[in-house]
Amino acid sequence: MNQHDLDVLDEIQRRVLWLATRIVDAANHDRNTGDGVKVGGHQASSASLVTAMTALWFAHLDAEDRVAVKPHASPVFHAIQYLLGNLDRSYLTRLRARGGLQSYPSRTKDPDGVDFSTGSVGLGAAAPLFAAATRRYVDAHFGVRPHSRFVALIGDAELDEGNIWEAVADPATTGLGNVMWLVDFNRQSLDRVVPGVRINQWRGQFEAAGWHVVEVKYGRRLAEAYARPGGERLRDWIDAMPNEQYQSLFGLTGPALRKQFLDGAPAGVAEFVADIPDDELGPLVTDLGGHDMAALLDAYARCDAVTDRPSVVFAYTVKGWGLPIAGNPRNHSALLTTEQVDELRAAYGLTAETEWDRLDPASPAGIRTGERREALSRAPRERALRVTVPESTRVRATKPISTQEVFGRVLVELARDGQVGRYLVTTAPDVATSTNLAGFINKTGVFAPTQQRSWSEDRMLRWTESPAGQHIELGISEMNLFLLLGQLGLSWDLSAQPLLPVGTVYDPFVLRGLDAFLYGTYSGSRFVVAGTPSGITLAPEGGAHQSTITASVGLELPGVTFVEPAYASALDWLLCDALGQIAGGPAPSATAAPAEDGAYYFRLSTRPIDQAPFAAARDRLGDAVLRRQVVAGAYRLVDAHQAHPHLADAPVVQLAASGAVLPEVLAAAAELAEEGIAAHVVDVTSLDRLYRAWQRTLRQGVRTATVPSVPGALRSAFADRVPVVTVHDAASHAMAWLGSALGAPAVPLGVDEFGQSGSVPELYELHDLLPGSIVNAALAALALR
Ligand SMILES: Cc1ncc(C[n+]2csc(CCOP(=O)(O)OP(=O)(O)O)c2C)c(N)n1
Ligand SMILES: [Mg+2]
Repeated sequence: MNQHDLDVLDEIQRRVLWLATRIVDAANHDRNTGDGVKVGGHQASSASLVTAMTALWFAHLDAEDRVAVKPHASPVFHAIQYLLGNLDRSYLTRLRARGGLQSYPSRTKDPDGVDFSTGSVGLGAAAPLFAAATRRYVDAHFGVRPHSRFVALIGDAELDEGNIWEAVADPATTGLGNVMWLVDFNRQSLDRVVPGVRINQWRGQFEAAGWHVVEVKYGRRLAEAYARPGGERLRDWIDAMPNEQYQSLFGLTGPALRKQFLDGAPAGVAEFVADIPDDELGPLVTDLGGHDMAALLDAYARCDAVTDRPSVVFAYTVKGWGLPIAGNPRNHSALLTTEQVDELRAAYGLTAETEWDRLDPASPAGIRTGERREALSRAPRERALRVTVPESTRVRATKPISTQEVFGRVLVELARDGQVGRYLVTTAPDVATSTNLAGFINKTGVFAPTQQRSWSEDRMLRWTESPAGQHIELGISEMNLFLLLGQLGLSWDLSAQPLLPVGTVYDPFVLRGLDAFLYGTYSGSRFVVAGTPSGITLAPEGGAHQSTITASVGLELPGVTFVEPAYASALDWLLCDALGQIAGGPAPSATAAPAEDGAYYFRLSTRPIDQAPFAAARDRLGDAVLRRQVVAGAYRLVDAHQAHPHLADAPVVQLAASGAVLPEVLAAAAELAEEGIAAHVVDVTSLDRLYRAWQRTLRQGVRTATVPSVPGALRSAFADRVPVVTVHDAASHAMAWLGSALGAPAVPLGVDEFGQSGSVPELYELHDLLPGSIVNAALAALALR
């Protein structure tokens, strides 16, 4: 790159810095929000990455490359997209406004082509690594896609997040030569100057994981000074100086800066800088490589040259670079005053009339921008798979069977399906066999970039690793599980190949990966995850392995449909339906109806349960009606009046339950019948879909000031205004709302304490889930009428 090109890039980055700064300023100072709450935004964090991002978009990236931008640099991203012509000017004054630019880059809500959402630090950083792992899988199975580089721009404090290191360490992410992380090494986090010089530790950690590490420490001015006789003294002192002292220099000028800089300096440094004038000393000693365009481009090229492992660039930067708040330890949320913005505008030769202009298309910077716009444009991707997932695989279960086992069997059947099979990809954090993926793995093999020799023969589990394998095994990191699932579910966009991703995890440890789960669904990803086994039916395993609040989590997570079937065929229908939705569902967007457009969470169990009651309901309702109701969220497993015609005039109660507790509920209903009480049993297959249906009608009523109706999904399974007992191997709260929805008293039973070891009956007794307690609860519900 010649000096002319560097000058052009410098002009562009100056405009990027101006726009990014002004976008935040406008959000805070030009707009009256009327709520008294500070709008906020991050001018200093943005400025820190201006050079690195200008270098990327205006001199390095190709159309197929994908980038995660650290959350607080979103104004820089939008400024760049605006200059490239991908963002309407009207958005620039609408950062953090409703319908405007999101505070942090959002795939689903921002209008200008965000590749990876970011926000919860660490997750967006790791996402491109899993996107690259996904690409490796796609290339191996569906033919090599045009080359992409997966880039993450990361704040240095993000490296404190454990999920970063879980991602870096996992064998599933090794060897990905198309990954580059750029650490915005400004040595500041939110509240503080990062203590000590941590780079050596981090470098060691990356290198131990097999990464290629590049440091871009000094700018050209400093490099030239080091090259002068005695310059090594200056270099040694700058390298050795505590971060805190170094950062304090940014707020100083003149003799005060010199004094502070030399405080503690070894002999010779003062002499070396003696003939450097006061007004040049500051810019010299703060001249860092992360703001040297040529040094950055050289670093990017060095990363490209290393193709057998991921690369990380530590770019030494200045938080607030080019702004009056540069390097100030409290600059994270600091905003320039209106006067400071006015000065900056004038310094850039802009006026109130021209401040939002794009670069003059006839100028060298404008011409370059036009070229880059062309070079970076990419055709939109097809999200749907265009295969027909069957309504059911017809798994038959005559003997008692658990949902976990059925789940494994359905996957094996689908793997055999001529259309669907090849798109299935499973993953698990070291729990594949204990969550019943063994059948699938035996059928499809385990994925490895190259064929691996198998050293042992196990007829129960054939663990053959090859590029054809369709199971990706991870180490025990639930964060990695959900990060990978999130990226597998976005491969239609990021790797031009839709997939049908299925993950399994022990249900209690869904919580361990929860933020990454949320990250995936916030990003619009679509996948199936099975939390299994769940609840206290995992009795012998004790409290640390029993999940109780996960049902609520599944119910409440936006972008997730939570299902908890009890019977084999119900699970079969629900799983086929979920994969069918993923294969063909519409794209998420800000304007799309909040239809079921997201991930599916199956909460399963290892408790074998008798399938006869389901067969009876099937005979009574017929396949078509039953399937429709199962998919809608609930069906009447036992109709008390049909089962016991003599109870036609008896008091009526209804018992609603999900999952593994249904045998106890059925026994309670039988006992109640003996006592002359008609007890319907409703199997709630998706509490989530029921709740959503209820909420839809309620909200409709609220918005139109009309009487809400009872939604069809509830009406077809439940009796209106009949007392209800809810029974759940989960916290009782998750189902407690059913009483309100039905206009009836409710007694919710569930597990509201930490678990402990025992047998299923022992623990059910402890939590009032045995038939006797359910009977008493029914009597209580009747008494509450
Ligand atoms: C998981 C999570 N915890 C906390 C925060 C709040 N937070 C936002 S930025 C930040 C520190 C950022 O420091 P760094 O990554 O170095 O970014 P920069 O210095 O470039 O602003 C924190 C703690 C967050 N966004 N996500
Ligand atoms: Mg930082």
